[in-house]
Amino acid sequence: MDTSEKMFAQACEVMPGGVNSPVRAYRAVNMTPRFIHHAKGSHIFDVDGVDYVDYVGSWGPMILGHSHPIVLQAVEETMKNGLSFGAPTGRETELAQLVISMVPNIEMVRMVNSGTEAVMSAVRVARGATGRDKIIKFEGCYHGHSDSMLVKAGSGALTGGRPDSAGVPAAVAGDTLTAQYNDLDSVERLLAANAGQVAAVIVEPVAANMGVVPPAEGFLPGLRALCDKHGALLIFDEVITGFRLAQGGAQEYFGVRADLVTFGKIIGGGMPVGAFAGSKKLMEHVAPTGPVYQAGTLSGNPVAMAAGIAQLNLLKNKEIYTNIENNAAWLAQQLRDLEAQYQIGCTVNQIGSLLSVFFTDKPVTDFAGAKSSDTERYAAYFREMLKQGVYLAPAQFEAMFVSAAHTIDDLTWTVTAAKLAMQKLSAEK
Ligand code: KE4
Repeated sequence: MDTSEKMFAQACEVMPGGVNSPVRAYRAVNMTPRFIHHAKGSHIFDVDGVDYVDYVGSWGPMILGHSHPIVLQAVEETMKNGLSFGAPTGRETELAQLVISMVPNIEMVRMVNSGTEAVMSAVRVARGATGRDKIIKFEGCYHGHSDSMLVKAGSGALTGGRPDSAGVPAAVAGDTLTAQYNDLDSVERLLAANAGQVAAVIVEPVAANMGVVPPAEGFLPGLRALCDKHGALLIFDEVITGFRLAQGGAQEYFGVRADLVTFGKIIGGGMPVGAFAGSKKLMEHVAPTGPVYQAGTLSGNPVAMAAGIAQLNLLKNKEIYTNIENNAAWLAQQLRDLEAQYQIGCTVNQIGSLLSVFFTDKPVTDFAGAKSSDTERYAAYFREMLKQGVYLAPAQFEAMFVSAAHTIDDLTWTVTAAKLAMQKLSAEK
């Protein structure tokens, strides 16, 4: 047994599945998860000292790479004054002001501790502000694990075969309607059939929890128009796309305005931070200014704020976005060229610094396309890439994240590893 196997056996004794988040358990790739010792830049090192080029990046937060010295210094400096007070601090205001200055179309922000909390709270604001109960989401999109969102969910829920989780009361799930991503007619039908009852449509502006599926031309503007027509709010869940696609996230990248926006991952610089944001008019519905209750002991934690402030200040350098998008596009094209050479039946989607390799020979432009992937072949590809020192998401329905720390050596090594993996898969066909 290697050290990860020994540690996993111990972990499984005391935590469900040995993990604190299901997708980390590597069940979809049928192997023992690597226990991590440390990470620096674009590299992550397991407890046996094995070095990997990391494309998970803690599932998105590490857009500048791991252990960025400026982010670490901000944490070290701040924690000397104490870890948590449960009282207002200047850093919360500073991060809120930073988010408002970087993201279009928002005037107020509430900090929480995760993307789940951000989405759960934004949905409650939408319901409170409109007096309506129903929410439309998209099959295969994942918005965290609050009850209303665990209906036909993506990411780990989809990977684990439970898109509709046990424990969610039918009465709650009944208020969540599901449409098809990139299919405006499916949204219009639900809005018409539930006239006056839909509080909001919530969407990942780029679906990244069914694997990466960009919005079709006109899809996001179409959602905006449908929400305006039917008096529903439009919620952009930017937990992944926020500060990732562009400094201003998907609203900037696509030029479409949402009524409420949720954040996570990058906003915390690797520390537990989520946020929801919108106009003053909408956000003043939130307690204590309004009737929509929302609270959190560690919300706005000063040490977490410091990490987020440091990371977002570094992301003011817009060249970062050009570079990571160019690198992701180059990598995607190299992988497509390998597919053309080895014909193993995979499709590569890429937008911004996000990409996915789907094990299907069809184009993947919607959830049905993503679901047509051969998850066993993805698992075989994952295991080969890991052997070659490339650390990918241990599940087909996730994204690869290219960071500002990925070097051309990292990228060329990744292509070499993919070539070896595809040669092996081709030979086994
Ligand atoms: P968290 O509660 O995990 O911070 O955020 C939930 C969430 C909300 N919205 C979107 C678009 C998300 O992608 C997520 C979480 N993403 C997954 C990865 N696909 C987190 C990884 C995990 O579940 O362990």
